[in-house]
Amino acid sequence: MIELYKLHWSHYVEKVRWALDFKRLPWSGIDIVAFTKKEMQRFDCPQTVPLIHDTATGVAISDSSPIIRYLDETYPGRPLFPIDPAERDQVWQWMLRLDSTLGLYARRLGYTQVIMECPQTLAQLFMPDVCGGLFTRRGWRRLAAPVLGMMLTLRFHFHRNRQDGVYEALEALLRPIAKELQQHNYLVGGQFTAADITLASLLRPLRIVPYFSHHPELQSLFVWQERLFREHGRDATFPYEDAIRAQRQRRGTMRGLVRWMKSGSDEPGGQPPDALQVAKNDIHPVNRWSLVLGLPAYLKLRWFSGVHWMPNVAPIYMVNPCEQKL
Ligand SMILES: N[C@@H](CCC(=O)N[C@@H](CS)C(=O)NCC(=O)O)C(=O)O
Repeated sequence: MIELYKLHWSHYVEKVRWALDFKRLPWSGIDIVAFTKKEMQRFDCPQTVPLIHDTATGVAISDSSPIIRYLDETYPGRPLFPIDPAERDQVWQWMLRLDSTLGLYARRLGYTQVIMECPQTLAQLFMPDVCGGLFTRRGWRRLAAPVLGMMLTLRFHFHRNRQDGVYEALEALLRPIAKELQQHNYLVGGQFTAADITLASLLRPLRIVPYFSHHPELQSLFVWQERLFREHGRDATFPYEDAIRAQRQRRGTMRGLVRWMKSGSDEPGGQPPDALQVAKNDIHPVNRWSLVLGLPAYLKLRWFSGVHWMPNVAPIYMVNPCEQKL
């Protein structure tokens, strides 16, 4: 039995859940409290989620890509890596590269979108059971939202999205991948691998970021993702997606106009990326004093982010997926 320590809406967790399901391994999920992570403290490995504990071997391991590699090596049935060593290496490099770029940027922009449009959702994600669910009730939700929003903003630097060029870096990363997936069904070697699980899972938060979900050149990527979700029986939506869509329908608007970005510009060239050994992360420590700094950062994000309101329209890949089979 594999114990999976998780935050259920995390895209890194979904990556591991998908691998476990694909390999048909028995597993049980343990929801952790994000602020203390006390459930996982007994394990001597970096305290990020996902973390798995294999009760058959005693191994505890965190970091989604090493977890999947461990599962594939320990339980070789229904492999997620090709046999060919060069292709195996390609899959591994895709995973580490996507973990270190797409995963981090999509998390930043997904939470940014939630904070800009419906911050009350944060209480439902992070505090469903605190004080018997008090903070998920109407008025209390509104109180909890700015505090959670400030903590998250400082932890992941959402207020620096523009300075850090997050939209630009992500667009430059995804455009060539979208083109590639118009020609091929999978990222490596014509077969479904852990690289595809990584891409499709880590793209999840971008489904609520209109700059990307509505980007004309990225529709094929979301069509590809939807196809994999259907074929592999993955959840069509996550709770934060449902919450933000409902809010947009009520308001008739969404925040999708990124003032300084011009989509459709030339693709930047660039050197091939260096081979990676481990995935990078961007979690910054937060203490109670840094919360003082959190207020201006949070206010900047909510009201002066440079991302403006626009009419709420569905992305093309949802309205007419067939048009995207170019
Ligand atoms: N590279 C890691 C990233 C994991 C990660 O950053 N997980 C986040 C949740 S999405 C986490 O542990 N957050 C806890 C925290 O911020 O303390 C992986 O692939 O598993």
